Amino acid sequence: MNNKLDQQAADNIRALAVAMVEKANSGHPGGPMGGADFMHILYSEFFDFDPSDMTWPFRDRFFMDAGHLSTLMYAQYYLLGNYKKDDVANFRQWGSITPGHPEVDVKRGIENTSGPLGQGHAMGIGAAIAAKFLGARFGTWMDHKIYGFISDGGVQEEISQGAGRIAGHLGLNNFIMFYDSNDIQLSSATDEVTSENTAMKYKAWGWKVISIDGHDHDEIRNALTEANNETEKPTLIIGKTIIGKGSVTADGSKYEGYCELHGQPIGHTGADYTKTLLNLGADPENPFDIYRDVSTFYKEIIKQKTANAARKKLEIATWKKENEALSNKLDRFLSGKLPELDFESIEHKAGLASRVASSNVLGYLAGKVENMIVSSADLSNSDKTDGFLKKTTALKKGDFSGSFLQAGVAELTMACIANGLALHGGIIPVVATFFVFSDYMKPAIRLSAIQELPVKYVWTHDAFRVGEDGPTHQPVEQEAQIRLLEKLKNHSGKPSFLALRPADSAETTVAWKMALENKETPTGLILSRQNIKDIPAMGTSRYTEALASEKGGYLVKKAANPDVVLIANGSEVSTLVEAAELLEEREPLKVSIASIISEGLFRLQSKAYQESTIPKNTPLYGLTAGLPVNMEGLVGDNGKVFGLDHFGYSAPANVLDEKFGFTGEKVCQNIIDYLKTV
Ligand SMILES: Cc1ncc(C[n+]2csc(CCOP(=O)(O)OP(=O)(O)O)c2C)c(N)n1
Repeated sequence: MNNKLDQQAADNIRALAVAMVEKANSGHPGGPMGGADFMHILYSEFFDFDPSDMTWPFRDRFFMDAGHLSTLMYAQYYLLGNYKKDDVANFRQWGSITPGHPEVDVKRGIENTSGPLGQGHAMGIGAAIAAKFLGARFGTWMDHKIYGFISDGGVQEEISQGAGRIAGHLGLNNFIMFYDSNDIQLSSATDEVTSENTAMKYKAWGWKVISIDGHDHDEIRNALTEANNETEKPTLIIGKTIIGKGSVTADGSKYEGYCELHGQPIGHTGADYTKTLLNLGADPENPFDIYRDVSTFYKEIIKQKTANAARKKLEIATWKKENEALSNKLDRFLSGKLPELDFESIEHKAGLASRVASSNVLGYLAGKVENMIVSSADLSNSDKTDGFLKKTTALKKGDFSGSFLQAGVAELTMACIANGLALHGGIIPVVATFFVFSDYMKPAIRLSAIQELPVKYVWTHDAFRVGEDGPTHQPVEQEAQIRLLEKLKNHSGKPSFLALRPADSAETTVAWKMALENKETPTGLILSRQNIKDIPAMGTSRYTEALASEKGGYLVKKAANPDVVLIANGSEVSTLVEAAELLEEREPLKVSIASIISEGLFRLQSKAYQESTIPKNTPLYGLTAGLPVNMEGLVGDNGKVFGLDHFGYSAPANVLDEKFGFTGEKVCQNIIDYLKTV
């Protein structure tokens, strides 16, 4: 039997969820009704945080995977004082702070945006890694737990394989996940789509698994206690629950466990809205009220949590005093401030592939930017993040002193973990793979962008010149896809992504500088596999000139009153330099060349600057190894773009350059032909 007050609190959460969905006339009442018991016991008895200081870095964190259960969080945090009655009454409405799926809002307890199933718990695992990483450097005094909440959908999503594997492999005992196992999903019962033994699956990954009745408060309590005491493994608490728990029909008989309770107001189902509210102890006239006893109970909980946190903060203050240097470092990590860095001092041999130049930069940053965690999906020697790895060690179960995460072949999981590292705070996450496999990461890139997380994506093998790997490995349309995010504004009104494709080693150094200094959005570095001839400096320092990349684009070759302006990014800039030499040799032409590392950033510059780089009334010629659309916005209707509009083929890179027309010679001829038409 559950204690009466606990039962009332859980029923209050249920009633609030039901009422929010009914008023909005949309949403998901069934899941929250099933998960309410776990939420109440977790928050009232286990979850450590400071209600008066929600962003306290050493708080426990709750990562919701099943974003459609947002009402569960809003109701819970309403009881805890983070939402007002009007907020919950305006669920899903324009301008409300209670959107249909939760959007990161740490001040109100929402640690992550969720909705795309599977990503939420993977982000939680990222946060758990962040907590371990920081704990290894600053001490166990800062230990805190990361709680996840997952549903059948999240367990079924492919990403759970990568997330489960990594959490088990790394022994993340600070990660505790409740699985709301109600045997019902959106359009069917789970037994119509799966016959797996989920408990055995997680055990095989190295998790502790505890199976309980998810409505029995003592069982929830015991499971949470056991999970909190676990020293080696992450814990999965499989709570058998009933979707729509507490729903009744007009005659007061139970109406629980039906698929139709998943995603619509219960008044649209066989259940009766008013009778259900009454059954849950709510006042149908005032369905958004907190029950009197529950209110008193939660006021006491808020007081206790605040007092506990204050005590802990005093202990931390003592630690800080006794460990001044370490404490300053911790403050720097948490503030996101970079240490002093001298990017100009990074040396590159002539004519490097930009992935190799990136490796040099990473080698320089290793040991200097001590809160970077670099990760690769089993390609570190190809994507050249090994430049960083060589100076550190990989994170291991029981040893988080290193700074490299070997993610295994799991690009989406890796990117979600990076989002979680960023959400936790204190960490600068970097993830790397081949550019073509950015396709495997898109859903997480999109969540980096929506959540405004400064994750650094390193994508190498940026175009068809990837060796003899053939069309599956040759990115063509990927740059266009990623650059679409530069056109898409985030909720702060900024381009939601910064995509940088540097032209040579100097620009690669600058691109890394820009990536690290960009704390507002994710950044992608798109890097070549093949060697690139360095762009000749116009003056004395190529690095100083390349710093103009911070404006998104600039002229790497300047002619007064040019006959043509050539435009590219990445390795095609050096192809244009070759073509320009031939043009000037063969035709008496004056040529300027613009390197536009990021069109999105370039478009934020003044019109005057943009026009001084790409003049309006001059013939313009764009070159891209990707889809022509990469350059069309810069070149406009009156110019010409030469790009690739088909998949690649298997052959050595220089043969492909020749066949596809990407040599200086062929480009020169193409420009001459174009100029005849203007
Ligand atoms: C990636 C992704 N695919 C599909 C959906 C749409 N969707 C929302 S909930 C859900 C499944 C619901 O089942 P379950 O996770 O068991 O939730 P419950 O029915 O218990 O509320 C689906 C398919 C989604 N949100 N994310």
